[in-house]
Amino acid sequence: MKLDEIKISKAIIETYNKKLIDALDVDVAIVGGGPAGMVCGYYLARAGKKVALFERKLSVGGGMWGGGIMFNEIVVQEKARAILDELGVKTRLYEKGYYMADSIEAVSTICSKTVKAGVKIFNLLSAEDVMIRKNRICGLVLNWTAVEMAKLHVDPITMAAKFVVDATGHAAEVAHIVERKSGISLKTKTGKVMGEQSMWADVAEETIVKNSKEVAPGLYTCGMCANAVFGGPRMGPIFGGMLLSGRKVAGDLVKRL
Ligand code: 48F
Repeated sequence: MKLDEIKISKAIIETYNKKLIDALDVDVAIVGGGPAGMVCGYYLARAGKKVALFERKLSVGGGMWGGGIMFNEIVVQEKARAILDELGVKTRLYEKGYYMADSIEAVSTICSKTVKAGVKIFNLLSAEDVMIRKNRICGLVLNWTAVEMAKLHVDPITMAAKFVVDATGHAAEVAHIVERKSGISLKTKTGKVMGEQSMWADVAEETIVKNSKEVAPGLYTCGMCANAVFGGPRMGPIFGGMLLSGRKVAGDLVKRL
């Protein structure tokens, strides 16, 4: 059988269109495909929820690929190791309480499990705004990253979600948009994004899970974003908190959906 380039093009366009149209109305829209966003999506999909995840970059994985200073190894603590075990990521004991994982294995395996659980991941799409009705976040405004990068004057599209998860890492982009544009007071001490504090792994790993919660009606913080929004410290290349945060947000949302 001869291969037909036009058929290949048509196959891609039609199939992607269907996938994107189906993602225009979901239970949960996750912004950011770092470890926290992917793990959150994984547990939601496992619970039968319809989830779309939008990632700005070509590849998911966020800050996990590079381990610490580009040494592609990550550390996880005892509490979080069960999540890597469940996902099938190998861990090695370094010293009591400190486990190592290869960051390439970790990202690729988490991504694979997330997709196979049913999360539809859309790379190269950025959330540039939210949709708000009756003082509640109920969707996202999306545009191609290429449009954003080239600063082209092209209007976005909109999708609806029962809940939105801000898993954009240090930048806390969705929370910043809500603070700037909505007039909604965030559920932080100041009503605004408080900003992250300097490195303190021990405290950060505890607070990140506590801070992974609803920050405005319909909007949850997840992963590093949670500490950036609620004013907790950063933690560097220990990733247990990201995994635990993703699982916690998914659990909370499953109860509400
Ligand atoms: O930064 P990132 O990995 O966030 P995370 O899952 O994990 C944090 C750690 O990597 C590390 C750390 C651990 O100790 O502190 O930083 O909380 O992943 C965030 C992802 O969100 C994407 C971004 O490209 C990255 O892959 N992102 C950010 N803003 C947007 C976005 C946006 N507006 N639309 C779509 N994707």
